[in-house]
Amino acid sequence: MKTVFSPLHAGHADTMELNSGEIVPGFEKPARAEIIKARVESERLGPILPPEIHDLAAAKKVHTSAYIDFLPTVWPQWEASGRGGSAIPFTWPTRGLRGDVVPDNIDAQLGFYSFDAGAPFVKGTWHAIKSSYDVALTAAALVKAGERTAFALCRPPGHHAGAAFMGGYCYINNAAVVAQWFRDQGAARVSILDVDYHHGNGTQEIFYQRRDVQVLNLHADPMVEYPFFLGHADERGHGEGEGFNHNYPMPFGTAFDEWSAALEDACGKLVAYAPDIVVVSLGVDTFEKDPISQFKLKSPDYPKVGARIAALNLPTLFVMEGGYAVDEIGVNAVGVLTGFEDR
Ligand code: OKP
Ligand code: ZN
Repeated sequence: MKTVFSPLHAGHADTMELNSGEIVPGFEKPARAEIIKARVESERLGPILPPEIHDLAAAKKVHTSAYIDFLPTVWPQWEASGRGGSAIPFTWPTRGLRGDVVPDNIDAQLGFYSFDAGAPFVKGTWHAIKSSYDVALTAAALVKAGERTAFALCRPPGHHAGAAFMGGYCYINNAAVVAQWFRDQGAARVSILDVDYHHGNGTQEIFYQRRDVQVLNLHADPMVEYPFFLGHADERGHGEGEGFNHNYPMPFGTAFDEWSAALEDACGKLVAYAPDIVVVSLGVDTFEKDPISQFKLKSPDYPKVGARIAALNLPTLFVMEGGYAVDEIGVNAVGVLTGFEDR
């Protein structure tokens, strides 16, 4: 299996986040991608390729043009305002406020284009976002060209980013971008299987009213876990899209027996949909030692996840999402991929 990777992710570094009443170093840090890359090498998964550079047209098919145009302006605007540190929003146009005017102020714009304070910007953030997008599209082209599978080693992740907002470490929704790209390249139907611990609210929002992209999401119950405000089992799609979104919220403490039963059900729905391509939003924050998550999957479970996905016998693109137990992130993420390859 080929991996696509860019060193430019590393400029998105030294971020800060609010966690349980304290400002702490961001959990979504460069070592994550470097350790996965090192494991790809030590396991001899296959060649590691650099991304091709793309324009932003594919991003603008799933995000608003205004939102995508805003992202590269954040750090220059922040620097012009005379500040350093991390650019983080603190005011949002929620119920009762004006959501139809975008003020000129950078703090206001950050709030307008986000749903939480969890997507900080530093100097290298935009270039990392762009590289992650290029990585996803380059890996997608490998599958389109006939490879059975490919691994987009994306950082930052994407599945919390909606059509017009960032949040939860995510800026451009890489999985949504490539699903749309496959459609535009002639795929009739695409399934997105999101196995990250957190609900992929952005992916759900983007395709919620569509039947040409099926979205299957396995995650911690939003009644008790981030992103809290989407991801319940009764969200099944709307209008034309009704019946094409499936959520599997699970309680804290879920281990592989229960989790894999949900995966089995999702695979059944996927097979019934008969997509041309599967895009896997690959998060390994379901791991028992993840520092911000509450599921109980173990390292030997991840190859079984890969093997189950391989049994679908469909062209499959893996897009990296979350996973914060940095010491084991390589073993777990690459474990899914070697399991897919049956070795
Ligand atoms: C991104 B992905 C507060 C904890 C929650 C947001 C988690 C985003 C996860 N510091 N922060 O789905 O892995
Ligand atoms: Zn996650």
